[in-house]
Amino acid sequence: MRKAVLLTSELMLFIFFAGCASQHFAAIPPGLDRSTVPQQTIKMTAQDYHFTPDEIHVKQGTLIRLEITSIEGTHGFALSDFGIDERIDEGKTVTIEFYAQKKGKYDFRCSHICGIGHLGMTGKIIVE
Ligand SMILES: [Cu+2]
Repeated sequence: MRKAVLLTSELMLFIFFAGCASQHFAAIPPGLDRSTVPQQTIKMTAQDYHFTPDEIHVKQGTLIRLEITSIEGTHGFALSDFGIDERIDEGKTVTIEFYAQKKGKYDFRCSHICGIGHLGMTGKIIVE
């Protein structure tokens, strides 16, 4: 009985720390005043099987607008830390906005199974 209690508390600790490993932000924090924050538009393309560019450096405190065009195939764009996941049909452009609130590296990846190279279709946004 006592052992079971111990195991449970260890499990709770594990869940707690595992939860800390990834961060979650609102893509646009409620109350953000768009008229006062610097903004930046970045164009990106998606194709089989990569994003161009696949590494983006932005300044903390900037409202980023990503315009992503799929020039080959249908892909997805997931930036999980910001709760973003959009499908990009071939030939279409989607616009994604997020506020670069905190310094760090944020991984993005294709979220639409697009073919043999799908799992390698990743990139990162570096907020500095
Ligand atoms: Cu894919």
